[in-house]
Amino acid sequence: MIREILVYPNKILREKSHDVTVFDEKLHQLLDDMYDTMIHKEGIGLAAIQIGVQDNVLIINLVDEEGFQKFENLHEIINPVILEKDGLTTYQEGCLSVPGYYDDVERAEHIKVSYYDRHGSQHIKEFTGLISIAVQHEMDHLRGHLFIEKLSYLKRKKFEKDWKKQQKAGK
Ligand code: Y12
Ligand code: CO
Repeated sequence: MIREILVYPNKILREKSHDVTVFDEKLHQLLDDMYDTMIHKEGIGLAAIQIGVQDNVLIINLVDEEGFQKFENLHEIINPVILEKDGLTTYQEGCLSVPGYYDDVERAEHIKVSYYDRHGSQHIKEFTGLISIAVQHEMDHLRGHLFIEKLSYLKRKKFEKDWKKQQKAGK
């Protein structure tokens, strides 16, 4: 089922999410709904809080070298914890909760993450490149943070001005 995506400045997006303790059909339905919603909105990553669910759950489905977003490349990541990080990389990020705005964000290039899958099995995996950036972006959502909080003071001011103008025009 496609769910509504919460958009900035909705206050729910600032809430901290909680660890999943029960790996049941309700969790599977949440993951399936997140996938349907992300694909419908042409996204490549989504955190549960973006559809108003305060669980430490995120999904990522990057596009492959041929430009296809294959289901077999879907990552379902529950209760993630970053164990190690190194290097720095910059990427122009976008977010389904801040539609139409993209900007450069600096993050760790390489991360080692502990997480659980939908069946409750634990995994420890290393991520590099775009998937590493996506995991860090989505993990920020789980802590109630958006990528626009990482912008410089001046860029953030300009964003707020443009965003308000855009919202007024949309009304
Ligand atoms: C690298 C950096 C950030 C991420 C997080 C996941 N981000 C997204 O999935 C963003 C999707 C997005 C989609 C949009 O819609 C279309 O392109 C049709 C969009 O544009 C508008 O809504 C106007 C903005 C963001 C992963 C990897
Ligand atoms: Co986002």
